[in-house]
Amino acid sequence: MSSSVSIGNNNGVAVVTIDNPPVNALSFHVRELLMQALVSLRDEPSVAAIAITCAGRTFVAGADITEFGKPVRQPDLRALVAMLETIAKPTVAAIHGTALGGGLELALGCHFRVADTGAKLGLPEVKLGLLPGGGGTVRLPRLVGPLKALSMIVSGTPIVAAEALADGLVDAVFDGDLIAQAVSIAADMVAKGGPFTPVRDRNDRLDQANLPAFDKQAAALSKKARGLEAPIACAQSVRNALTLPFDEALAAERDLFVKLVAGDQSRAQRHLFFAERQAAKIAGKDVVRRKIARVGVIGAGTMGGGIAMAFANGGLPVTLLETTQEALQRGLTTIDKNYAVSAMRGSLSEDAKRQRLALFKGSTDYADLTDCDLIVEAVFEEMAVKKEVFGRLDAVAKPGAILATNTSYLDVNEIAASTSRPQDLLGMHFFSPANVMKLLEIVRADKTSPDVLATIADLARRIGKVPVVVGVCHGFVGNRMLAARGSELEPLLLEGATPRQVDQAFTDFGWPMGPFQMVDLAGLDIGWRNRKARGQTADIADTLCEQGHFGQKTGSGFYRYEDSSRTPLLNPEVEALIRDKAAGNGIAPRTIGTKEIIERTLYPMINEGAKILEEGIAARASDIDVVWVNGYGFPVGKGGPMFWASLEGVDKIIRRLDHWHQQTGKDVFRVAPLLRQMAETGSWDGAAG
Ligand code: T1G
Repeated sequence: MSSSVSIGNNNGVAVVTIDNPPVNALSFHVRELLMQALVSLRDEPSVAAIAITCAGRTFVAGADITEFGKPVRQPDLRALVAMLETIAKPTVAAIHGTALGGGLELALGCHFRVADTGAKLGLPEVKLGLLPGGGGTVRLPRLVGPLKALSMIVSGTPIVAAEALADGLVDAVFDGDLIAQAVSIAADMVAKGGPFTPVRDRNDRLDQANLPAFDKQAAALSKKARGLEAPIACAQSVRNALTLPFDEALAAERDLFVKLVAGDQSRAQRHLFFAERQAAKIAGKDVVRRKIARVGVIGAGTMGGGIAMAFANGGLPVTLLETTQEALQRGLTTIDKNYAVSAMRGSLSEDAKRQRLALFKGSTDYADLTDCDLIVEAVFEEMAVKKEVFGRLDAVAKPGAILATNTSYLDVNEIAASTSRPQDLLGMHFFSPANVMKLLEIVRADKTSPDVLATIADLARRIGKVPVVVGVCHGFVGNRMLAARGSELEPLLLEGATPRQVDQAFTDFGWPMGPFQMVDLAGLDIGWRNRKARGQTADIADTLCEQGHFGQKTGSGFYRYEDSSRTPLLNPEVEALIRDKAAGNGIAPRTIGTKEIIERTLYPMINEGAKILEEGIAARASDIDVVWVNGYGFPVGKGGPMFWASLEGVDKIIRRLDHWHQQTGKDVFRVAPLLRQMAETGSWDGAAG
């Protein structure tokens, strides 16, 4: 037997070990060898029972995602599981690490499942735009019941071993030598004698199924699908398990899977799966990372408090520094409240809340930062203020400490130059709320040393962030493209679109929220301050700000908000203001369709992405996709702006940009050479930088 699948024998119990690093994915060669092993063991008289386990850090973490989109090579997972269920001898899956997707489906083909206490089990296929295609939608409900199966499969969220035991997904949970215990259980079953019922023949959990309750929960979950097909297909497939005979439900699952795996949405989500991992590869293993045991955060406002929580959530002690005791206390109180809300919602245990709060130390004295290995500033977005802070940090931070600025726009090279240690300085651009949003733009300044970049990229993943390294320019990657996406918003209003129409076009596209609702939420005053600092104007938004309409915080912006509700209501004053401005500019309003709204906002954004690649501000187009999906809510089913450009058609994008550039002469429409090259070659590679 090859090293990928080996067989041991323990007093008549065969132990089959899969060894396919790094996550024991069920690649073709593993499936082929596993099938051979199981067939031979099924027919081997000296073998009384079979245990399936994995070497390395985890049980099978799924089918091999790199095989999707290629011809299926038999045996496929379904054939493996079907064969498993023909084995009359007791079969046991010994699960450690993460049994996910096809890995859990393989385990469902066994009579029994035992798990290590630290194991997690789940069917996350929906996050790849798929559904469990190895029988998971038909077998899981038979063990945990329809409603639990529906929730697990539509959310894709794994459960811990203890919950799996309580739900009936596993038969025992152990600490210590899992294989020995799996062998012992198998031997006990042999002694007890069969027959052993395969999962496919267990119907008691289905017989009690309450179809109306199921449909109610499925409808509620499907409402959150926001145009994604996979969650709907997942719910449908689990429902089939309740209403169809097993084999028919299994065949229907296969049909749904085949349709999804060939679809653009799954291709987009699989692209993002690998893109996130590619983006995090900052440097080889040979680059020695610095040790980060304690983090200092300067500024306890919205961003500083959120950043401090992000580190505490990753288990890191945090020293939070403010200028006054009163500001510090305000920040710590907000943090305490945030954790209390999570605990009340049940997303954080009381114990975990206490542990996290114990990680915080407050101070108003820079000297208290001397034991920090990383210090992040989140102070006012003014260069002079940042330079003053880093000047003081330079004096107190210990040698080798990493200094990071959370600036959203400012020149990190200029900040670095204000210290004696530019090699230890970089940008860590968190997105608000920093304790929630996944994206972390790591801004590589000219003198940032490679080990500092690699240390912070690893730290980002350790605290559950998705890191993307970006270069220094105004707005780095995300905010620079956001400006491009916003460049036509006011012209669209002046030409006849309404804020609600634009926002509706965005939510129909799959964005969580439209740009006008978003700016009302964030506050129009922020953009106003930025524009004034750069000598820019936005006729409509500036007028609203001059009238004191900053959005939700003042009860009106592009929309009206009554009694501090967050529900955006039409604002006749804004409609009138737009009409007046249009008339003042001699613009006769016309009907503007959704298609034009999306094209005139997203095409300039893609074009800006191409310019960013040409300048080497982003290393690869997929990094830009990772930024936009994790930092701004670009719909995952469209894979990010640069992936979506290929779906939309780069030729078409160029034609429209050329047309608008001819009409207006605006630079935002000047087609980047790399975009033309992409149209010819189909590849974003070959960018300068
Ligand atoms: N297939 C191929 N490669 C995979 C893989 C997979 N399923 N999972 C991980 N990798 C690669 C990954 O790209 C990276 O490669 C390396 O392994 C380490 O991964 C029929 C249809 C298991 C929780 O969705 O969630 O089964 O960058 O950096 O942070 O019903 O990997 O080193 O070259 O993520 O420790 C369902 C996906 C598949 C699980 C470990 N399963 N994987 O996290 O390591 S579809 C999944 C994960 C399926 C069946 C269906 C995570 C992890 P490289 P990593 P990690």
